[in-house]
Amino acid sequence: MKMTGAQIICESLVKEGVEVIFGILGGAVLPLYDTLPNYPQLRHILVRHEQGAAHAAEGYARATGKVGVCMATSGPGATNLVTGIADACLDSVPIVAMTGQVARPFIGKDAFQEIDITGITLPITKHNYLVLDTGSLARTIKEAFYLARTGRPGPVLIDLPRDVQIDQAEFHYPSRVDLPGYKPTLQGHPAQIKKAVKLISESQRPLIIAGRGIIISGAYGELKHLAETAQIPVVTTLLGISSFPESHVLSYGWLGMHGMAYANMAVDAADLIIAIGMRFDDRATARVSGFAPHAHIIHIDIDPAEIGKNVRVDVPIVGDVKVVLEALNRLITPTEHIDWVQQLDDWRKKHPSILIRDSEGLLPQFVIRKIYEVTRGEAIIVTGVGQNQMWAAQHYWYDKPNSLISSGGLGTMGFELPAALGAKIGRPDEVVWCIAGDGGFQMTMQELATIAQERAAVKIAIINNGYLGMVRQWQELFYGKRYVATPLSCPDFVKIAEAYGIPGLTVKRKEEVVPAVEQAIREPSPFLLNFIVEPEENVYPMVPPGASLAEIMEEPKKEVTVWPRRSTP
Ligand SMILES: Cc1ncc(C[n+]2csc(CCOP(=O)(O)OP(=O)(O)O)c2C)c(N)n1
Ligand SMILES: [Mg+2]
Repeated sequence: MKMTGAQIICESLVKEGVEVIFGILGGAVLPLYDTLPNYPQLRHILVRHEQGAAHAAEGYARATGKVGVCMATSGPGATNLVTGIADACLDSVPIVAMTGQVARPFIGKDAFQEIDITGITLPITKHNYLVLDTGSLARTIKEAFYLARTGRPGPVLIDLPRDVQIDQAEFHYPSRVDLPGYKPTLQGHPAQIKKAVKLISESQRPLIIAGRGIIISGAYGELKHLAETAQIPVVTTLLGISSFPESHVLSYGWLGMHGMAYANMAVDAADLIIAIGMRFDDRATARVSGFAPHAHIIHIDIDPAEIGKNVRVDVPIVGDVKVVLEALNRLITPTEHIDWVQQLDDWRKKHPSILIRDSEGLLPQFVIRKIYEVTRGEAIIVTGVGQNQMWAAQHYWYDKPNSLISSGGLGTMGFELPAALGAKIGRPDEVVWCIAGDGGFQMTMQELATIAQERAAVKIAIINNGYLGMVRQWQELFYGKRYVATPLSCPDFVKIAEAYGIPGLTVKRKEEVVPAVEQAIREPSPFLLNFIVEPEENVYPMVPPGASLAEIMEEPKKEVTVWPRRSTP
């Protein structure tokens, strides 16, 4: 049956099971938008800036495991998506971005709102397409979704000239893709798996580093089985947080620049690292030459390009981590590492890393801890970037699978609010908290309008320290306290929220925190809490730039209260 390009696009999206599209229209996507009302299965959410559309698609994708979809017009609409696409690329988030393009006869003429978005996004997409023929739309969309969600997930962009949306063609949705050059390896090589099993059985001080790959492939059970069977302690990367329950007796926090000292010490002392679904990002490894100096390294990852990229690897295993772990678990024999586990427990006692100082004023760590206590760890936490992000990662306790959504690779301020919106749209029954910085919030706070319009009951906690705090921390520690361009004014965030019809409260005192968080949760609407916290609080522990994980700086102030987070030692 003949259909317009716009109809073909909508039919194809329905076939892919798409339920939500985040976007803003314009001339180059008008034909497509004009067709949308005929497809009530496709809920369109009108964001206020295309960056918000891309981050919302990411939040949706990360919370649901489905492909997130965002849409924009040509030119400035398309370029506004770029930050979100780059963010999705670095954090392996499956999104499909659709952009309008000028009509084919105008391409290459610097026409009004013409921009070469496939050129611009070439290095930040898994793949991208400029569709030049209405007849190839269905196949292209099929491929785009397949590429976004399979193998190592990532963003795919489809650029859609206006006249391609208007022309007609026969509609057939292909049942399968034909991409001879793209065959992700899922099964790990059996000989490599055997080598890994041998190394594990010989190791005295093995350590698992679990990354976001565990979450992407849903390998929670397989990871737990491996750790418990061979009694191997687990640390995660920042993005691997919530891949392994943090209350588990074998959990030793997360590693890296602001990870727990004992996690970093474990990496430093281990004789075997089993790195699973992680990519040895420099924030995780610190100085590479000092990374895990005594360890053999087994690296399990679906992307062969990650093997040996940053660190030397003894046993690479390319494959889907769930599939590889299943195979490995069939061969692994029960073992114990009593001394090693004891050693880690001792380090944790000596270097607890995430204690909260007694203070008159309101500490940001205290705010996060109270949000944890009131939500009983059951919320989905979506963070900004900077100090608020690190405190949210340190002081909330992530037992629930896939409960932290944070911009790791790109470190995108402004991610928090639209990503929280996307997460809430995707998981409406979950309590979703957006932990924002006062700086980052001001980058995308226009999405309060979208949140209000969609009645998305996102709970927002602004960690308002009056600074671009993480940069101020670096200036304090490494630039002689010269606070150039980091003090930051802000509007009255509660009034801003109220202007959008969103209730809110400003909180300045410790005793106000719990009632405020409880009230925010009780209200069925979105709610904003503006926490005025100690302005010059720093994030510790910290591995200084250029140092190795072992050279971690701990909190210099001494008076601390022990937070009894753990039931286990
Ligand atoms: C888009 C963007 N611009 C600049 C930076 C550099 N940067 C990293 S953290 C940070 C400060 C963030 O301030 P705020 O949002 O208030 O969070 P805080 O660190 O104070 O918690 C800046 C400017 C960034 N990560 N992203
Ligand atoms: Mg700040």
